[in-house]
Amino acid sequence: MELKALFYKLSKSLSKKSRHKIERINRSENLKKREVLNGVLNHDLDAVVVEGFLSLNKCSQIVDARSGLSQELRNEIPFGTVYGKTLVGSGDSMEEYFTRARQLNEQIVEVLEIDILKELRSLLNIDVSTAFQNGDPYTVGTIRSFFPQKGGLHAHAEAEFVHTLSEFNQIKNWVDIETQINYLLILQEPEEGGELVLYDLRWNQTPNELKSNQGFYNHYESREAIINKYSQEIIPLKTGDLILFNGINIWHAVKQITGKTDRITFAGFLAKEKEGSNYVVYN
Ligand SMILES: O=C(O)CCC(=O)C(=O)O
Repeated sequence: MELKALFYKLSKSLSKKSRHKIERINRSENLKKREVLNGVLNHDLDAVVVEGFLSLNKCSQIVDARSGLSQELRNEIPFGTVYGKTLVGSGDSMEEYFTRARQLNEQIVEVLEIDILKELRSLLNIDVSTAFQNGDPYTVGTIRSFFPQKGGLHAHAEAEFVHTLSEFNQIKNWVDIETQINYLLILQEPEEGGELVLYDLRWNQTPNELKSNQGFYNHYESREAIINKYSQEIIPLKTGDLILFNGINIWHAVKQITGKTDRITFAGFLAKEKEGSNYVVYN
């Protein structure tokens, strides 16, 4: 290769280098864990991957047990199926949201046999509970299957939802919304594709044409053209891994799944209460 071409290739790959601060730890690793996990809770780190958070056996038990969840909890979405209602999109149907949240939270423990609050508490060594509104629990997390060839999940940063959608008004009275982080547990990694990508773009640097929450649903093609100018960091995740990441600020997406198997995850948000030092989960 000619020197000039080599130089061009090198400078291009350097300019694509990610600027995210990401750590990977193993669940059984205890020493540096505390500092790293506090780092992501404080947003000093952009993401922490906890490898082997759940055993492969436990993940496949949960995947199989999904067939025992009530069918009214199942929602078809353009890119797959979600068990449970998410706050995003529930603005006009909060009553339905809370009915389903109570039902799903019970079935997560009884049918899927996972207590996500207990798991997060023991990992993070902090008090984690379900967020409540007037005695009604929020969904602790949703179980999502993304299907092959359905386009993955469009690029977004949670800031665009939490600052503009009415469904976040109440929770914002209770939690310091800026502390929100995403938790995502991989229950079944896809055969191919379906990677989580973090863009080299934060909410406070976001150009106005990307800043419309309606864009996520209605204008994603034109948004993709803009967001794809920013470099992307692929985060390799395997079945049983948990990632905690600063999704409120960092633009992220899920790539198209190209293999034959679904990508199945359990995901939600974690944020610090305004009063005291407890964390709550919701989705
Ligand atoms: O499934 C993923 O990897 C990302 C999920 C996500 O972006 C979200 O919950 O906001």
